Amino acid sequence: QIQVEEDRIGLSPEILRRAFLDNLFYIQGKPLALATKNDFYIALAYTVRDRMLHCWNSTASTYTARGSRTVCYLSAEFLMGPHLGNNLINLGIYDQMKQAIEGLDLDFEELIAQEEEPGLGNGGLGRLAACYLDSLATLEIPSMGYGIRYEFGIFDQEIRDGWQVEITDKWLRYGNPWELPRPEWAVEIKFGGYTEPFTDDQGRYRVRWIPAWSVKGVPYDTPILGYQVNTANTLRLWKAEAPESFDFEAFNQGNYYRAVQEKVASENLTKVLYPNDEKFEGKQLRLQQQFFFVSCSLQDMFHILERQQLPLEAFPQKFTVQLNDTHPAIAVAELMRLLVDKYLVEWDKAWDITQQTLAYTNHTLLPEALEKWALDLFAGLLPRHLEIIYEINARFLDRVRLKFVGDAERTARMSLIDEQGARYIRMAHLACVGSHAINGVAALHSELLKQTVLKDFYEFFPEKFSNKTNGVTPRRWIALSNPSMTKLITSKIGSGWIKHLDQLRQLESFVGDIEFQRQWRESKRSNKQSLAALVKNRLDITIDPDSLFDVQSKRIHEYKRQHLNALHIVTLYDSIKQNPTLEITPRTFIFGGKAAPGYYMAKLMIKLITAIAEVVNGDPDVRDRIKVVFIPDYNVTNSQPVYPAADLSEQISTAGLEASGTGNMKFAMNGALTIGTLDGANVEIREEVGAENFFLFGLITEEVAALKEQGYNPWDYYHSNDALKAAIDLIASGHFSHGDRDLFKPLVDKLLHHDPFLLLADYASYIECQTKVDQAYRDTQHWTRMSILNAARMGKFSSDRSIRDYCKEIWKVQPIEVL
Ligand code: 26M
Repeated sequence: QIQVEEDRIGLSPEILRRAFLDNLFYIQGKPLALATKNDFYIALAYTVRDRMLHCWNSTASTYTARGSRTVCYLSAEFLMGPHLGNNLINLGIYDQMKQAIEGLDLDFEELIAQEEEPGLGNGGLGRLAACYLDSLATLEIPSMGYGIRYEFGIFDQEIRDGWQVEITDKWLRYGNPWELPRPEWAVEIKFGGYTEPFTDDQGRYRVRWIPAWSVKGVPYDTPILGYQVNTANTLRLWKAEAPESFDFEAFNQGNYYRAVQEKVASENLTKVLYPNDEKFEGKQLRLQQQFFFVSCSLQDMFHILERQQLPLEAFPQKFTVQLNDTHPAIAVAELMRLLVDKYLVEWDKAWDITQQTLAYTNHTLLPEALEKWALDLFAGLLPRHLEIIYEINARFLDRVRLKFVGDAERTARMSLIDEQGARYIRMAHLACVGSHAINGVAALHSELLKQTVLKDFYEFFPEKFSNKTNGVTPRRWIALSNPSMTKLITSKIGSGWIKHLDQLRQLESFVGDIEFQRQWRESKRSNKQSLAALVKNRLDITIDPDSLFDVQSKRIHEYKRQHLNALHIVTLYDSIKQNPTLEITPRTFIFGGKAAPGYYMAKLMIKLITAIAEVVNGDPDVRDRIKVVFIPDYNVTNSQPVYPAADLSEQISTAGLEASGTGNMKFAMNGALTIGTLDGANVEIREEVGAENFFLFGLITEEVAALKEQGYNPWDYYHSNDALKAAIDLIASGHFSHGDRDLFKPLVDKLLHHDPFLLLADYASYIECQTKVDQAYRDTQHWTRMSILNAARMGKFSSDRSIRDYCKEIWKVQPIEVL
């Protein structure tokens, strides 16, 4: 037992302050007078980290001593957001630290704002992984997040002339105090080359892979603290470096330049996060990234198994590995390769281990998002894995033929190889076959999975399928982001809800309490005031905290229908222009979100929103009734003040297309009402909060399918709805583009000629519903009541509940308390 000085564990403001100054001096090498804001931030971060390391070491010792079963969450993305504030909350020392820092006449919030967030994800999928790590640690589940340490995360977004401009995210520029490199645990990852069969000394038939090149994977570990427990789990992210040995050295004898080139090439592997989501692109470097982090992580697991002197057969007892979508699905083939080729386990045994170990979560039904790798590309990079996939496929299809005799079409549909024309490997099929459990992320989505993309697989092994509705962590998304509401709730029901979100139901008994209602409104109002100040500061736009804050923040996508929201704004604008005395509830429309750099239509949607904003906000006839704001660079940091300030949450995707959504949960937990379609988790949110507290509109999934089946014609809607026609015509006329009729033509034409996401079909219903919102907001008491009930009934959507479900039904793992 190591004795640690008080300065590194003490929690009182006085000791925290002394520790902070000590770190400033000994880590940053600065006296108070010379320190920059960044120096202060780093000193503060180290002061917090010291307190976490204590938990981290105890956790490691406890897990080792107990030989615990471990959840390995494999994800190409972890969208962690800033660590400092969250760690202060989870350590329970936010207020003490604030006091310590303010005692030095420093601005605490300003120092917290110094942190460059690790934006190692695109959106929902990456942020879900981050929420799950928080819950795993809070629930004291032995677990490890495995992913990629991208040097450049999701790009920073600037808006210039109304268009998105992408800027490289140099998040490591000023160092990262939260990670510890572990070069001693580096592993080697091989690529390319060819295979050859041989007979080993025991006369066994075997295959040798002679790779063409390799890289080194170096783990960087970040502690992940649970909320007010001693558990600190690990997020282990892999960085690619040049290999120490391999053949280059001989090869490069005397060729210094070539040697340096090789090093640069190796490090390219983990250089940058691909900024696409919901769209597959068959890029070679992306496949390299996927295989790289999967192989690093699996090899790491084998090392742990060895260090604990466990036999290979114990692998599925020691580890349960969750695949976050198909990005890590190559794990099926890599685990088989390691078992069969390296550890000489026979095929059937290896296959048992693989299937028992792996489980797969699907996050999308969109066909364009499903990963399929061109066979040549795959063969060039992973020739041995291709052979293994062929073998898995042959054995699997034999079973399919046995169960469905004579159904050749089914066999072709289920094959791991798509052979209609050019050949591809279907990663979702590989994930299904190699896993013992398959789940969707909301009830509706899980049903649709079974009826559509994975229908054949459901019919083949129905017992593998289940639903695990997403959740979000109330620590970051309420306690940290919304201190005023947190304080109010805690004053009424104590603080137990932060760990047991169901307890929020106790708020229902105060819903009729006039004083509580007033305090609730006061909290929301102050959050709106804070957001208004941020908007004023960053964008120099004045917004009225007494107007209805109507927010749509998420990645920009046609299926999410930000342009439907835009049509509503144009309709309101037009009706005010037609009828200047029109009485409407003053509204501020707030948007935020990034578009994939190569997604032209999404970028044009941003331009449309900013163009509408320019006209609306500049028009004295309307600007006191409606305002439009596009918040640039929507990321975790910038989202945190947004959820608490929202009155209305826009969740308006075409029914059947949003797998779950998680922003929908963050808004409702913070007392926003939802206007939404019956899509993803909206369905379950509405069930929980009550239909009378939810603004529902639009076609349902079955109606969407039926309408498309019978031949959808957007023109019918255009011609039969004057307001719709007026809104579209106004955009097409160049009214929002300085008379330029061409600018938005691609967007308008797509709506009129194809409209694959049925905006026109849902327009009337949406506008009618928005009118109800307008009227409901005028009844302040009633709105407040609905707002309170929304927050009070969101317990189900804590990621703690999701993680408990995974633990019980898929991972079969129990908590281990760290003392
Ligand atoms: C794939 C290949 C190459 C490059 C990038 C990708 C890729 C990256 C992220 C594809 C999809 C990615 O994310 C999809 C995503 O975020 N899906 C969302 O997952 C959430 C968590 O389950 C759900 O709530 C959302 O409904 C779903 O859209």
